[in-house]
Parts: sequence; structure tokens; C-alpha cells
Amino acid sequence: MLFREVLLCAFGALLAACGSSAKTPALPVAAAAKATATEKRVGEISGSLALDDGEVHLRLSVLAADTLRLRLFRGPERNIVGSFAVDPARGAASAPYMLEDAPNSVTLRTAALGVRIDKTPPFHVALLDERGQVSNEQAGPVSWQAGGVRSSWQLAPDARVFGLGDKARGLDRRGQSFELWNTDAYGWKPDADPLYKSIPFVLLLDHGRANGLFFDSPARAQVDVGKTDAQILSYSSAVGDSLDLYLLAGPDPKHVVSAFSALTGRTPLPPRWALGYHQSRYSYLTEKEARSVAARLRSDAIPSDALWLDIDYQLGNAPFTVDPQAYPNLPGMVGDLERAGLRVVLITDPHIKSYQGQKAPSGYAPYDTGAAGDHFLHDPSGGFLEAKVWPGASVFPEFTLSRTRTWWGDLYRDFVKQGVAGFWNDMNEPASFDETKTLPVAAQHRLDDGATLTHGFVHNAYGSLNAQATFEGLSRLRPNERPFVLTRAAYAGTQRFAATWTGDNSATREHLALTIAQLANLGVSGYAFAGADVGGFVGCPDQELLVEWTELGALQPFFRNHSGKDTCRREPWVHGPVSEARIRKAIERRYRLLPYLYTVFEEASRTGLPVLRPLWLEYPGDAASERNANSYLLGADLLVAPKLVAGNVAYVVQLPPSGWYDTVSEALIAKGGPVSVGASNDSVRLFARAGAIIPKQPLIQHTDQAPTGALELDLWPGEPCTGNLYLDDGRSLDYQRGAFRRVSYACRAHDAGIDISAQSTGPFTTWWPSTELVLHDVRRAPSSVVDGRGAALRHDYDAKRRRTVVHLPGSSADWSVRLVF
Ligand code: MIG
Repeated sequence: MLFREVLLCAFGALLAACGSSAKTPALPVAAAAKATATEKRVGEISGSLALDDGEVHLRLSVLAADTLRLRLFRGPERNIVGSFAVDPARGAASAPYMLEDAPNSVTLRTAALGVRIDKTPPFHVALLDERGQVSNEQAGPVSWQAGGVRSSWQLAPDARVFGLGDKARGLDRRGQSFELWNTDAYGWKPDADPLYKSIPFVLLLDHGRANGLFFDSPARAQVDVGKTDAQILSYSSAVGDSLDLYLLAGPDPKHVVSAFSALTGRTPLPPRWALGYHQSRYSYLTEKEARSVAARLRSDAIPSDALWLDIDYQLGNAPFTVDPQAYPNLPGMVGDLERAGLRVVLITDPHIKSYQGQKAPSGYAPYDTGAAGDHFLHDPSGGFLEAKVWPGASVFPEFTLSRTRTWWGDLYRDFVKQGVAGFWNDMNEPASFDETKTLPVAAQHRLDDGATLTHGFVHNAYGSLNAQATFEGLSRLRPNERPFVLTRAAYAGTQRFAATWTGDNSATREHLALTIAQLANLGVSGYAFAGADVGGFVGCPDQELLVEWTELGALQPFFRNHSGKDTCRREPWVHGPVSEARIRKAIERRYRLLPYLYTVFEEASRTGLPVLRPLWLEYPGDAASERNANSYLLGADLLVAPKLVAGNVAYVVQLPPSGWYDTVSEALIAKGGPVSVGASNDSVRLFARAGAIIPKQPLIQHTDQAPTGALELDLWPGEPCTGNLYLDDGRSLDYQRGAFRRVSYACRAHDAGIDISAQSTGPFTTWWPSTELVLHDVRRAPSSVVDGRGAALRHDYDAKRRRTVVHLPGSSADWSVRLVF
């Protein structure tokens, strides 16, 4: 649907046009494969390599040097199912490749990976790495079972498997089997499955070398990661008789992540306010209550950017309505809160209250216009399919139709006019109160081209299409603003449209710890903007858990305190001033780090590297990092190591094998490894990469406030010594037309001292009146500190903390400094 088959370099043009790229390594000379009249043939059909045996057909296409698409299907080639995941914006790509046609096999290789396929059925496939060596191969032929397909791959003895979105149970997926079937999993336990999202992508990491497999189908499927047979990873889907598999190149795991996110799209740069602290609850029942929470956030000086309204602001829980008794002046409240620097985010579930073919008595546009425009999913009789959800009997938008997505997006017009800043797409698995918790699998969804697909096939993409409709609607309604959408259900590629969270978790330590594995795996599965309900949705966090969850949540990409109905309150102040002070401090730490965090988000939007990174992504091949589910990296330069267990106790952190600074003691741990963190009044210890230059800002209460004071640069000595800062207006799309500034920092030690420099590109105006350069681990006071023109700079040396602070006057982002000792 969204995907066009790419045109490849024609074989004839291979050596001339395609093979001329300087990047193409010398490969065995290709002999163009020739189609024969026999039953089995090797040839090129519309740009793909094709193998057919009358019953089973194989198609291989090169999408990029690091991305091959392998399709196997039975019967005639049908074109109905495009991809619900692949980013259409990536365009029709191609890459140079070489083909070797041997008597029994055909080998296709790009600069980054390849495949060798047996010419005889069942067309055994081996995956080759950039050197042409087998990196993985099918563990058996693709098999066709009752209306479905099964594909199995070998698992090397030491291979670890990551990805699959936010599936629970831990970091490494090996030894587990997962069901891909988006489900409303209220109160899910740490070993629960399935959950709300299905991202059929796995990254295999074997002794530091990685490759990736993406099984592109939204149908219900099972991914068995060495559970049934320790040496086999299998994907089996019970619906759909074709396999659509993307092979992604390593060998660096970052490369796999980047290739997968190039294919399915990157998390766009969020509006800056969305990186702030979000306060939510199911529900702030009245306008009075919502206003008083907002007022308290400000009067208690809790930095915050958004207040969320859950389903009780609506009339009878019907999406796009407002209960005039509960919220007599929602637009007024939105305006008042915005003036106080708090955005309002509203929930808008996908189900639409049904009036069973009648006009809603007092008019309910979502139903009336949806029914008139035939925008709801049909039941077999041709009427609208109904299921019970929060508003009672409800109908479900046909998000598979582009005209319905447009209609849906337009439903946001009034809220957008009133200044509502963001929207929350909950319940979009889709959830229903039916026994199956969703819609009948036999229901037929309509597609733009007139074809239909069963709900059983489309199911896992429904929430993604809902998020897409919302995102695209907001983009039309506020053309030059970055939309903010939160979705609960997701499929591969949903990161292009929305942030996400892990649904109805619980207020337990186990759930707190699990946020790391979940968000890390979501990150490598394309999802950079993700979080978990701070405090846990179900149950009641005690004072210690709420404080410590806030301390950790403040260092995760999406940071929202949210709680279930009838659970105890968990706004920052509920446990009294001592715990509120710690919560405030945790939130303040995030706000001071916003320049760094925003820079990491910008990197994610460009490269697909996640904001929250498992240690192995930066340190592949380090066995301890591959196992470490208790710490993670925020960007490449900060390592977040929470205590996790209850009690004010010491704990051990396993640092990856490079130099790290404990940012509290400022001690250097030169080679990484285990390090003990003593008991303290802070459950999270931050370590900085030796060689990092980390930008920070003075405290603000919300992101519309310009920081007053110096830009602070924390310099932790080491090699290589680098840092980045990205700036723009934080809200518009002007940065796509050049309105940004990117600063690169570097430092270099030499015999006499150290040189530090900042170089920027782009016109965006800096906000700071001066820069404060904080050099850590400086053993004695410098004898001189001068700028690039040789003028002396003011500096202070703190012998006790071994710090030198250099003051650079002015707002410039380009300078150099020399310290001589
Ligand atoms: O069936 O809107 O996960 O965050 O507060 C419950 C009410 C529906 C589930 C979401 C939760 C939200 C709640 N929703």
C-alpha cells in the first residue's frame, strides 16, 4: 500500500552504471543470470532476482547496500499487500550489487551484505556478511502451514537476540517465545505476553558482530527465539501466505539499527516541550482539579511542561466531546495553562460512540460525519461493526483507507484551534470489552485500491494507522509545527508518527527495573521517544518507589507521571516535603540536561540511533555489556546506573570497557569494569564518558522559558574528546530549511596543556550571554588560560574538587581556549 517495488540497476547495466561506484569492493565477476524455460529458473523480474519452481516463488531485491528484501510466496504473484511499516519517504532506492551465477546457487552481494540461494527448491538461503562469509542461514526451508508461513534461522551458540519492541521478560530475547498480537494488557506482569506492540524485528549479536531480520507483516505471529530449539529462531504467522523479510547488514549493531530505521523511518525531532516533565492521571476529574494541580506544580517550583486529561473530561467517554459540567471552560483553561508554560494534552481514543445508524440526538460530529462518509469498519452484513468500549457501543474508523485517515485528522480541528498542544491515542490495539479484547479477526478492512484484508491480518498495524492519521491531521492543521502524539499500540515504523509508552505497568520494583530492558529494546526497534508511567500505573508506589522511579524516569526519553483510577495519588508532593524535594531535584536534573538531551534527540531523528541505548550498542563484543540490563546509555556520553533495589544501600555498576567518570566523586574509572556506588540520597548515579563534553543549561521551570545565565560545558578529560550541541526554535519545522545551529566541541591534550575548541554551523541565534567551561579532573591550577586571540580569560581553580572553570564572555558558539599548566 505504501510501498513501491524499487527499480534496481538492470543486470546489463551492472558493470557500467551500477558497478562503477567507488564504494563497491572488488567482487567475483558477475555473470548475468539467464532465465531458462525450465521449471526452475533464475532471472530478473521487474528489478528483482527471481527463482520459481511452479509452486513457490522467491524474489530478492536490493533496497540499499545494507538492506535486502526477500519475499517468498506461493501461487501467482499478487501485489495487494504493500508495507504498513516501510517509510515511503525513503523513496525508491537501489545500490550497486554483484551477481554470481554458479551451477547450484546464485549469490548476490552488495558492499555490506549478501545472500547465497540454492537454485533448487526449497531455495535454501544463506546470509553473507560484508566479507562474503556466511553470517546466518535458514535453519530449514520456509514452510507453509494452515494459511500461514514459517521461516527459521540459525542461532549461533553465543548469539544474543535483541529487538521485538518493548516485549517484557528482560533484555536478551533468547530462550523465549513471543506472540505478536497487539493487546490491551491492563496490569501486565513482568513475564506477560503479548503486550500492546508488535515489532517483528530482531537484531542478532554474536561476538560483537550483528545482523538484523525484519519480518514485515502485521498479522498475528509467533517469534520463537531459541525456546523450542535452542539453536533456532523462527517466525511463524498463521495468516498470510507470503513471507516478506528484510535482511539488514551489520557488522556493527549500530549499523543494523540505522538500516532498520532508515527502512521504517526515524523518530522525528519532537517539539522541545515534549521533552519536559508531563503530569497525568486517570483522571483529573474536573477543571478545578486540573487547574489546582497545574497551580501547585508552579507554586512548588516543579519544572513541568504538560498536563494531561484522561477520558473523564469527555461526555460519557465519547472521544472529541467535552463534559461541560466537569470542564465548563476547557479553552479558557488551555489558554491560562499555556500562559503558565503548561501545555494540555488530551486523550482521544479511536472508538467512536455509535448511534446505530441514527443521528446523534444533539449531534455528535465524529459519528455523524463518519457514518455519512462511510468511515467505519463494516460488519459482514455491510453495516458498521460495533463493539463495546468506554462510550458503550462503538464503531471503529477504517484507518486502512487514506480518506478515512484524512477525516480522522480533521476531527482535531476544534481542539487545535483552542490551543491543545498534544494528543494521546490510547486503546488503539484496538481494544474492546469483548472476550477477545479486540475486533473479530474475520472483519474485512477496505484498502484504497478496493481490495480488502481481514482484521486478523491488519490487526497489529491498526494502532499505527491511527497514530499516522493523528500525526498527519495535526501536520495539516498546524503546518509549521511539530505534532506531539502518544500512541499505545504500535507496529514497526510507528515511531514516525508518535511517541509511546509501555501501557499499564505496576507500582513495583520489578516493573521499575524492567523499564530499562523495555525502553532499550524499543530503542533498537526504531522507537527513540518512549517511556513508562512514572510511579507505575496499577497499585500504589510508596514514598521510596515514587522518588526513585522519578529519579530514573527523568533520565528516560519520555517522562510522564501517570496513574490509574482509584489508585493513590502520585503527584510530586503527595508524600510530603522531604520526598518532594528529591523529586524536584530529579526533575531539575533533567531540565539542566535539556541541551544535551535535545541534541541526542536530534541525532536520533537523523541517524536512527536511539536516545536510550543498551550498553552493547556502543560496546558490542563486551560480554558484560551485552548482559547488562541494569544500566543504559543516554546518548553516547552519559551512563545511567540506578540502584533499583529497595533501601539506602550501596550497589555495583558494570561499566563498559573504556574510561568513565563518576560524576559525583569525579573519580576516573580508567578501564571500566565493576565499580561500587556507595549508599546515597540519590538512587541514580550518572557516569560520564572520559572524553565527553556535555552541554547543560541553568534551571528553567518550563521549556518556553529562556535560560538566564551561562551555557555550561562539562568537560571530562579523555580520548577522543568531543561533544555536540544542537539548537533550533524547538517547535517549528524551520530547522528543515536550515534554521538551526550545530556546535561541535573538541579538546586535545598536548605537552603544555590542553586546547579546547567550539565550531558551529547554521544561523540559529544562541541563547546564552556567556559560556562556562567546567574542566574536571584537573590536577593543578593552569598557569595561563587564553582565548584564540591570546587574550587572557577569567578562570577559577578549585583544588579540592580538582576543577577549573573558564569563563568565556559573549554569546558566540565559536571559540578556542588554551590552558597551559
Ligand atoms: O482501559 O484512559 O493505558 O494509561 O489512563 C483503560 C484510561 C484505558 C488505558 C491506558 C491508561 C489510561 C486508561 N486507559
